[in-house]
Amino acid sequence: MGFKFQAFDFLHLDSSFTEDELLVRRTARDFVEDNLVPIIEECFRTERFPRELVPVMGELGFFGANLEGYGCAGMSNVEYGLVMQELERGDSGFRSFVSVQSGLVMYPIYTFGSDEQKNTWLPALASGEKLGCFGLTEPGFGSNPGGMTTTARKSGDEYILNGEKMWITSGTIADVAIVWAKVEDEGGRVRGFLVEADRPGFSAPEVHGKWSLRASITSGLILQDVHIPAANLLPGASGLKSALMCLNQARYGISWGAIGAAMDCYSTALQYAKFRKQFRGQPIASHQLIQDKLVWMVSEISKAQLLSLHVGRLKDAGKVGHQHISLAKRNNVWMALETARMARDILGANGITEDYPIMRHMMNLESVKTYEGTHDIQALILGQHITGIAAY
Ligand code: TGC
Ligand code: FAD
Repeated sequence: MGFKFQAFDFLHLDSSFTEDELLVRRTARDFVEDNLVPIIEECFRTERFPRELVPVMGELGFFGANLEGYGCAGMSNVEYGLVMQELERGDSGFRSFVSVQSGLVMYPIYTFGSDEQKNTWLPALASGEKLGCFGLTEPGFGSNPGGMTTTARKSGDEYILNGEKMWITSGTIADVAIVWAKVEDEGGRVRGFLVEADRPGFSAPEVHGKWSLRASITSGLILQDVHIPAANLLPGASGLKSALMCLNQARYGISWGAIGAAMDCYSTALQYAKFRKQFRGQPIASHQLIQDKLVWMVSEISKAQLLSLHVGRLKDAGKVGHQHISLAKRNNVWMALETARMARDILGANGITEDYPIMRHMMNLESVKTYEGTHDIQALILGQHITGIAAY
């Protein structure tokens, strides 16, 4: 069962993309169609991350795609966004893995790391030979990471880390974790550390039983007297702001990714509506209420595309503010979740089965709405920007 994905371009936006951008999108779309679509339902059902696809993505330059050098593809931010769109058309959990590896692990090493850290980690992360995770959230501090209780204490030429992180994508399979901790000797200033997964005292128990992002690994990180060399401190990262800068990378990618999930839901709903007949042998697509839902989807997906493309062009021009990225993440994930719900409705009972990708996208998008700053936290970020008053 199911339908083959049918791309659509209602506003003729393809004429706004360069040939390189269209080529990158084609490559990512083919990768997803050939490699991910055939296995994703099985992966989701069995809670399996398809790790066998990691080297292929490394070859295609998907990791740290918008970074220069160190084996990275040096794509523009728009090209990177198009990769995210296509990956999430396959599955949000799969896109999550790439977001974390790229925006939350490679970006901080690239931006805040020493030359030695960059040379050691970036080429191996770019090829997928090494995997990473990003530990900011704690059991007691999600939306408010500044309250974190994980600590780092300087002792000679080492730091000793203690604390717990929670909800960490790829934690169990990561070779290295970017851990954010308060440094006791610096009055509790937040700093970033590279923690290799084989350090004694470090463990990453996997979270099971999620009804969302089941093809993605989510873990806790436990740090009990973990000794790391002082050289594992990211020298350029100082204060919570550094961690929040990383979130901008991932939130930007999510704004594109959500469009991909929505496009898949719309494509499925449109084909189903033309095929499924109810009342006088008419396709349900002939009913006004169904058409209204399809029109809503096309309108909102098209607006979301314009938004992400514009924010991407601003980012490429070095003119983007984190408030622009918050607006795109918030709007596009909301749009995708609404699209998934309407598409599920159009498929009736069939919409709840794994024969179609819609329910999986819908369940995934519930996490996407929450992580990287919830829908409401993005509203408060925007509210602060507009009014100058923080309402957290
Ligand atoms: P606040 O005092 O407002 O900010 C501290 C400093 O940081 C600046 N800042 C930012 N800078 C760059 N980018 C941003 N997005 C920034 N947001 C704030 C701010 O201007 C300030 O600078 P300065 O120079 O004055 O020191 O900090 P706060 O503690 O009051 O918190 C603000 C708040 C709520 C917006 C922030 O904490 C927040 O964004 N909370 C949401 C937490 C979150 O998004 N967590 C994500 C964890 S990672 C994840 O979910 C991965 S999911 C996997 C995947 O991506 O697929
Ligand atoms: P809370 O902060 O407890 O929020 C609960 C509710 O209260 C939300 O609706 C929120 O909007 C609302 N709320 C909170 N504060 C306010 C306020 N001031 N005003 C109004 N409403 C408020 N984190 C990482 O560090 N690394 C990862 O790799 C990572 N991966 C994740 C993967 C998955 C599958 C999930 C689900 C989460 C992941 N996270 C990760 C954590 C994620 O970033 C947090 O879940 C998110 O920031 C929200 O925190 P919380 O779940 O503790 O919710």
